[in-house]
Amino acid sequence: MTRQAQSDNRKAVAQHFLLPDAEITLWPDWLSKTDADALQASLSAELSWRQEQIRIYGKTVKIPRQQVWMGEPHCSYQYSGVRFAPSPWHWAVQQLSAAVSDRISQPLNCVLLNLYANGQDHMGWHADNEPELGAAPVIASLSLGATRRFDLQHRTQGHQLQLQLENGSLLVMAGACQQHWQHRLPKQSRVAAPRLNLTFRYIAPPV
Ligand SMILES: O=C(O)CCC(=O)C(=O)O
Repeated sequence: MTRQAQSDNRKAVAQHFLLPDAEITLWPDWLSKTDADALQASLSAELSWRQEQIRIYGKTVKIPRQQVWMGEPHCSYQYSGVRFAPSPWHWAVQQLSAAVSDRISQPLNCVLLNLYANGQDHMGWHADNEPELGAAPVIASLSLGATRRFDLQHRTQGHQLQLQLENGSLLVMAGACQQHWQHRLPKQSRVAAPRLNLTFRYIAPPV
């Protein structure tokens, strides 16, 4: 079901997962541990993290993590019925966005940052399939801090994939992944350390 192959990337080895209806690539150590640790420390301290409230089945609940939505001014984003305007770029996040964009040869202009205080914080099953992201969005996910499990499941065919997202890893979900697959970051009660994740995306500017 899966095949791993080496790319010619000088910085890291890429793993390519051959799955139906999805193109998934993982660079387990795209950033060095030293750079990843420094970024996690500065972004945790310098960004205005918010624990947003969303409505589920008519109830208002706090999401089980903290978030910042950031990017170009036109990149507003709707999530669980709530529309978020982007914060202006933090210089380090903008640099990362450019570096990731170079790596994957895709434009990126916005990012959702999630801060998970420990293994109790999580994200449930979903797909990044909001209409503003286009028909086949490329989602590039950079992980900093505690290693967490990341699950993918095909919507109709029962295929599943479990990955370990380590400090400094870069995961790219492309092709028809957001249309045919869902993903989640499950609770892991034994994880005590924090994790910060950045999912870079692209929203076309208005014409
Ligand atoms: O934290 C993660 O790895 C998952 C983030 C995610 O699924 C998302 O931002 O849509």
